[in-house]
Amino acid sequence: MEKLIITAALSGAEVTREQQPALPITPDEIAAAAHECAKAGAAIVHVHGRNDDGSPTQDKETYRKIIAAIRERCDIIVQVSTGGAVGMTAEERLAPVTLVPEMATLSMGSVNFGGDVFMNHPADMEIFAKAMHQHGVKIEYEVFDTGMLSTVHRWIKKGMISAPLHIDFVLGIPGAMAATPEALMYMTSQLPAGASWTVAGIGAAQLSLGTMAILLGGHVRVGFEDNVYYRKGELATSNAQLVARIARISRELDRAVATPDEARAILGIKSKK
Ligand code: KMH
Ligand code: ZN
Repeated sequence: MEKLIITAALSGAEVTREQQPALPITPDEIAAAAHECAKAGAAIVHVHGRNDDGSPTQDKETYRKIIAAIRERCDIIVQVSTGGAVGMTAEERLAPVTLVPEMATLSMGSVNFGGDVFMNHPADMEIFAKAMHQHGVKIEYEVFDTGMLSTVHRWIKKGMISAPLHIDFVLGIPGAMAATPEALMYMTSQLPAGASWTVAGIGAAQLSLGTMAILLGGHVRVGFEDNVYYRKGELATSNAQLVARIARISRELDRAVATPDEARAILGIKSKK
């Protein structure tokens, strides 16, 4: 089995300091957390911009600072969010891609998102994909439900996208596909040929589905964006604590953990930025 790629999703757009006191917010805090996660075994860091007051932002300058601060510390792959936060315009959300990061996310459809609706108009999704191709940014397709995976297949058929594809199954968002073993097995059974995949289980499923992915040959995303707890009733002390646990489980299961350069090779990312 190829080595395990661990992604650390440090903060997301929705989690607050009230929910998780160790949440990184400023570019410096985000970079320090990314460095700690890299030391604990993460090869990719998924980042969201935040203003100093903690509110989410897709401001290009904020992302520029985040990327520069991470690069000063380590060579982890930086994956910017284009999901941003519910309610942001497509234009706002796309801004960080113009910085030409190594990777960016691309949400593959609209979905109820807790009490909100996370809108992804088909026309906007195509614009996002074209911009990422134009800038040579490796896409991670965010798939929250089965219809979104069908859209990936439709895009392949239309010749809009081609191998090597990398897909993130985000399971357990209230309103989207459940974070169950059956759901993950179904999703993996529908993967496009040759695609690599990772799983982001929401809440307690971060650990259970992450462990499944290790065994199935997939990859794993952990971090405060999806889960703020270490175990039921006990907050995690840092993102790195969650990374270290999944790295430990993987090694115990005899699957080595990928360095950023090994992850670049697995994902087909040609050059380090
Ligand atoms: N914050 C969510 C509405 C992504 O980063 O690509 C969307 C999100 C997806 O977090
Ligand atoms: Zn995100």
